[in-house]
Amino acid sequence: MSKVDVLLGLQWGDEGKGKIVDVLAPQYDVVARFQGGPNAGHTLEFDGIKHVLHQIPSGIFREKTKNIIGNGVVLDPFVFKTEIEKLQKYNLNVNANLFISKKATLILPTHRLLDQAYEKAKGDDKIGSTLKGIGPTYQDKIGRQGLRVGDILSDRFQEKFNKLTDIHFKILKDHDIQYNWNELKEQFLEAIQSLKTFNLIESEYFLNKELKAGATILAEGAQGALLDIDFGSYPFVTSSNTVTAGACTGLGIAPRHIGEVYGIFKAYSTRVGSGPFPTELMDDEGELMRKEGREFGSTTGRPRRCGWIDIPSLKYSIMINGVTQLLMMKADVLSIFSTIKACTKYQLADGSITDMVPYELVNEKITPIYTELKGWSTDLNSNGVSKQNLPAELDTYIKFLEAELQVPITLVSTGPDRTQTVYRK
Ligand code: 2SA
Ligand code: MG
Repeated sequence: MSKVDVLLGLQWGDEGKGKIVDVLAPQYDVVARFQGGPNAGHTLEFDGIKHVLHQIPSGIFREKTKNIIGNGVVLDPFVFKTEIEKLQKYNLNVNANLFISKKATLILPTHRLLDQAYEKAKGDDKIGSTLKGIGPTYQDKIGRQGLRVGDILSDRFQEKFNKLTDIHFKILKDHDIQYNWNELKEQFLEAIQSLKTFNLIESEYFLNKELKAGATILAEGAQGALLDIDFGSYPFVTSSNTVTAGACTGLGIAPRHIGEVYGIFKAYSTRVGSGPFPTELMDDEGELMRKEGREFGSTTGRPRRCGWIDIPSLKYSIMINGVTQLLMMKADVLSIFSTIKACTKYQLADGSITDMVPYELVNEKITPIYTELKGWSTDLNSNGVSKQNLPAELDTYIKFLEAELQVPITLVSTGPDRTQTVYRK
């Protein structure tokens, strides 16, 4: 029996998961998404073209890879239809290579409206959600009134849809949200017809059968571990379990079948939306990082908050996820800095110093304690860098992180393209 390897982001999302799944995909027979939905934006770049995937697993560009949208995902049929249409010009065999769990929960247009309404009502305390309807859809799932992909095959679907949207309208009535229901409803019902033409399956049986047959499976996480509903900086989190355990519940895979856990992190940190971010740079350095790293949301286009690497939070992520290998992204972005800073500890409001993530993170001002390292000041994009000729200062930075984090960094990404990848194994 083979194993399910898990790949996930260890920070607040946008670590570069799309690129890595794409680089790793040839080793896997199956790539499966287990949580999140259209709030994700996984960017892949090859042959000079940039692709952004939201709900479709990143293995879709590989001819022989089967792609699964698991039960833990919240699926927006309208966004899905748009994504499929965008892929059409590449002549991929999408219908044959994509499988969707009947148990995935459907995002209705009213969920998107509710997301807007709740964010607006929160005022200054808003989460900074992507407004894709993620929170309200997971609320309905946990509240046991959600609609699932499998429901679209039932004669009673329209009735169930009306019942749930009626509940939503009652809530929306108290909020000042503008919308054209006829248009939204038509879009949705059209998208449902298109969804019916795909392979709708019981993905837990599918995946376990594949495992038994010796297939290799990669579970592709979305968002990041620090946005996990339980372990992230609640309430400034997403509504799903983004950690390794989420792959078990979001796919129907038993814990003993989990193999490698690839933890992806950026050589620095970014965050979109509200919430604590101890190493955030509010100055020119932060601005420079954003510009150099092209740090703008791939789903919403929002500028990302930027800052130095945060080792206490990475240690926390590694612990919760059982990370076996680290993959460091965007090392090239730091080439512009002559000094690199790494936060190794936090100083709390009472003056105490810790390398743990405190419960008070959300309410207290935390002062990062930095170690400074010499920058490599080498353009990594244009030089053909490999394991053998990594700039000495970059090598020192990598080894410093390995010593702090106690997990090997097996891959370093030096640019967005598939080819700009240094393997250290
Ligand atoms: P939501 O929409 O309810 O999941 O938002 C809750 C919080 O989770 C954050 N979040 C994300 N953070 C980074 N990247 C995400 N995906 C897109 C991308 C984001 C974009 O890959 O670029 O385009 O803006 C993502 N999705 C959710 C969100 O900012 C809230 O803090
Ligand atoms: Mg992203």
